[in-house]
Amino acid sequence: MFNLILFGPPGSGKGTQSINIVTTYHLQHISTGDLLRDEVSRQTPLGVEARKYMDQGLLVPDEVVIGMISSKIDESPDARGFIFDGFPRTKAQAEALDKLLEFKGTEINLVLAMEVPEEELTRRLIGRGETSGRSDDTEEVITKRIKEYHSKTEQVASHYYAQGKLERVKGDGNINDTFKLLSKEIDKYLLPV
Ligand code: B4P
Repeated sequence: MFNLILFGPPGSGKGTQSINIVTTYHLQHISTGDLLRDEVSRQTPLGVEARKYMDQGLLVPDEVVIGMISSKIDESPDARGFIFDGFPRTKAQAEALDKLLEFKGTEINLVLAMEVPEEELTRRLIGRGETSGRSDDTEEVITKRIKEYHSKTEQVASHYYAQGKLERVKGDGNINDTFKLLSKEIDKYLLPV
């Protein structure tokens, strides 16, 4: 099994690149952003609660997100591996994920951290907001999301750096060029299918 975390600030292209990686390497995609938006659109109790945080650009509480991940992993017992997109986003989530995978007899193999300058992140997300209708893609909320990334999420990179699993990749090029850089790292572990 090969388990990958795609890491980076909001708008760095985690969701975009996950699609390419899933197609090329046949990993099972787990995006906490997508899972939460699905709960919000179905107006489940979890979704109603999560929306309060997402609309303000804040992270949803750890216990909510960790519970979702565990059941999602169990849904795909025969997966070649998982790509975690947008998770973990706090040190507590990273520690919980490590324990969960250890319990299942596996581990994180690689963390790819995409680096994109802040002006480019804002430009991309405002651009997406013009067509997506996503309530968290307004300038005010984007600023809060980036602040939340610096205060709570950045430390996840140090957590995996200490385990020797972190690779930094430039994410400010176009979508294809960024995918080539990511693939170069993944190819060291796993062949495309
Ligand atoms: P997410 O859904 O994870 O989204 P994201 O960080 O905004 O975006 P991503 O990096 O995936 O960028 P994308 O490819 O879409 O999170 C949303 C919210 O959910 C969070 O703020 C939080 O409230 C909550 N949440 C999610 N996970 C959580 C967790 N684990 N714990 C707590 N809360 C959690 O790209 C963005 C735009 O850029 C797109 O328009 C794309 O087309 C464009 N783009 C991408 N790559 C490009 C490139 N190379 N060049 C030009 N444009 C590019």
